[in-house]
Amino acid sequence: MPRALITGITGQDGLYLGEMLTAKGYEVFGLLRGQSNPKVPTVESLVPGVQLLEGDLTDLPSLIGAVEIAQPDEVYNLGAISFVGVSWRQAELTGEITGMGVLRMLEAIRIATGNEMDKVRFYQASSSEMFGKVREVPQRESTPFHPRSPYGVAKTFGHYMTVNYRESYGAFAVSGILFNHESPRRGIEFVTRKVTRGVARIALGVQESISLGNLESRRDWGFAGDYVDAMWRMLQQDTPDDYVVATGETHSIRELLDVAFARVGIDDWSRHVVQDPRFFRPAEVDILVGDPTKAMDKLGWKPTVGFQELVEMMIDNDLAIEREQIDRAERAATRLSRP
Ligand code: NDP
Ligand code: GDR
Repeated sequence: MPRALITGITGQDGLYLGEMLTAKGYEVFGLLRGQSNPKVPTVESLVPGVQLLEGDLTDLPSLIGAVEIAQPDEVYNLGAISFVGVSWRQAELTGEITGMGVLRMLEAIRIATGNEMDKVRFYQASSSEMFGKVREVPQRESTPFHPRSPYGVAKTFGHYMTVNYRESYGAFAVSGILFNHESPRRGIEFVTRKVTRGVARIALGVQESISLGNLESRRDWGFAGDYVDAMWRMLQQDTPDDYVVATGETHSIRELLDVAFARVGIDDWSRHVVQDPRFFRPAEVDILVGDPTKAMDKLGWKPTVGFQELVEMMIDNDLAIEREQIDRAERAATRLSRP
């Protein structure tokens, strides 16, 4: 039974990956931070049999301990401050977790394996945010980096540290340069989920409008379930390498709004969207679109969910959640109104 250790198991990707590895017969270990993490029931229900180990990417001894207990064949380092917007306001913390956290995880493996790093295969969650102010369109593995946020800078540090451990210690360490991927499990701070949740609430009469920042930026959005499969495939290769994972299509926030509102029968969304300076970024990444040819050719990977299907899946999920909340509130009101 192969053994995997996942940092960031409580996040969107961690949940999909844990689910997928469990279905493949892996023994799954997850790093859990905090003394009372509210996401434990979610992880335990989606990843049955998961073994949660206390630890934090800012705390090297806890990472060494986790590797010693899990004895993993594969480590997936997904833990990070992953919200680009917050990374300007908490730049130092982002550097510590999203950047230095990668070095600590690599060191934990080196120390726990007594320098035999090739015993453990390591996946680093690199990001298309490293391309930032893009030097070419589409972006591929050879495209130079020009990160535009403290998050992007921290990811670039983690990326090169992963390459360096591969070259210095012979580690089987790979970086997946993943473009945006979304799902019904996406955090509500990210633009796709903010829009799908907002649209669902507008359709049900709970909310009037959504406040957003820049509507012109373009992203290459795929489905998270497809992207964790690419992560796993990278670790099953004969040699470690880095791969771009993307759909090859790009859409603006406006197009996201078109598809999302159309799903609930609203064609003109202008009166439901307010632009708020608070949601603009000090430096924007205007366009991202990846070239996934290498991942397709070498990993046999391809995306299975298109942009419209993805947005509609998220809207339908948010409609169901919001309806359930309305029903619950109505049931509670009925109970209270009884004599
Ligand atoms: P999420 O924000 O959903 O999850 C982030 C995870 O990191 C959570 O489990 C969180 O734990 C954990 N974490 C935060 N701080 C620490 C810490 N100090 N120590 C240990 N764990 C910590 O991100 P995603 O699942 O969307 O992304 C997974 C990874 O992939 C991230 O590294 C992200 O930067 C990267 N990435 C994501 C892309 C995307 O489009 N989703 C694209 C490219 C890269 P807790 O629940 O306790 O807060
Ligand atoms: P991103 O995702 O920064 O690409 O990082 P996000 O959804 O936050 O932003 C995408 C684009 O939407 C614009 N935008 C807004 N964004 C948010 N969050 N909220 C708003 O109100 C809003 N209005 C407009 C942003 O300016 C931006 O252009 C995600 C994260 O998952 C990273 O961890 C990951 O590395 C990258 O994707 C690839």
